[in-house]
Amino acid sequence: MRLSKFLSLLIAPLAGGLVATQAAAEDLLPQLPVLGAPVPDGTALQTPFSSLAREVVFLDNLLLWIIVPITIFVTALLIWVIVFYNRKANPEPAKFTHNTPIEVAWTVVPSLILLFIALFTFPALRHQQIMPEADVTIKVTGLQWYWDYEYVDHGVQFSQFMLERDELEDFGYSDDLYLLATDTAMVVPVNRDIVLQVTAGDVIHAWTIPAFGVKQDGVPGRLAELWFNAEEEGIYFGQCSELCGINHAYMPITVKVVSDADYVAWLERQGADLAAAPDWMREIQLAAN
Ligand SMILES: [Cu+2]
Repeated sequence: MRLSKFLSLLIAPLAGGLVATQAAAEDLLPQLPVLGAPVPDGTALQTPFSSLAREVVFLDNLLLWIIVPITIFVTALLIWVIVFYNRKANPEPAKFTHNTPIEVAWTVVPSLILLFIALFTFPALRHQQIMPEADVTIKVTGLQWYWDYEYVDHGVQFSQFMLERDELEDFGYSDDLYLLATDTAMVVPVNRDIVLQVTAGDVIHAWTIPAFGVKQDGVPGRLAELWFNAEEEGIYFGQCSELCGINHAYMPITVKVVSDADYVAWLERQGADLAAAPDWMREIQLAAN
């Protein structure tokens, strides 16, 4: 057991109050497929499971189609100059210094290319940075070296630690998910707008789920936001993405996306205060009882 985990387990009961702790090994959620995880020898981006991630993948492909011809063109020019204008092939170099048409072209053409790229990147940025009305709001705090989650409307709070290899099976994870799977998961409903408030308690960390196309630095003393809307029920993994100290590589992130009903049931099991629950959650509660 890592020291930081040991210490937090020691401190947790002292924190007490309205803190509800998440059941350890069994979160009693249905069996979920692992959808957001890196694959061995993979080089591409992960399969997107949100509109934001799809936009990121599209941008990535678009830029590839632009940069490949540019790289080939510049390399060809270099080779042409090396072969035909070296000292041996061209002993008498030309003395002119300016060529207005070419100078205009190499200014205008790259500007047009950048403008074309901006037509796609600015809307993507806009979609990421303008927060929708939240169906679920969760505050995430990065700490050396684990994550804290707080469901701010329901008084539910828990920490998230990486699982050691021998703990994976107890938590229902296969061996290849070592370094990704954690003891608790951030649970969110499918097809709902989730707004995360990201911060940190000591140094800068960064919270990400690649399959949702989101990544946000958590900076001590600041509250940043990100949002996503996950399109399929499943398990998604991420890793702290800002170098934060010696165990930076050992503070992964697990998100479980479940149905509305499973989400509300899970919240209730965490001892959630559902007094301020929005209508869609109340309807589910009524249907269940
Ligand atoms: Cu970190």
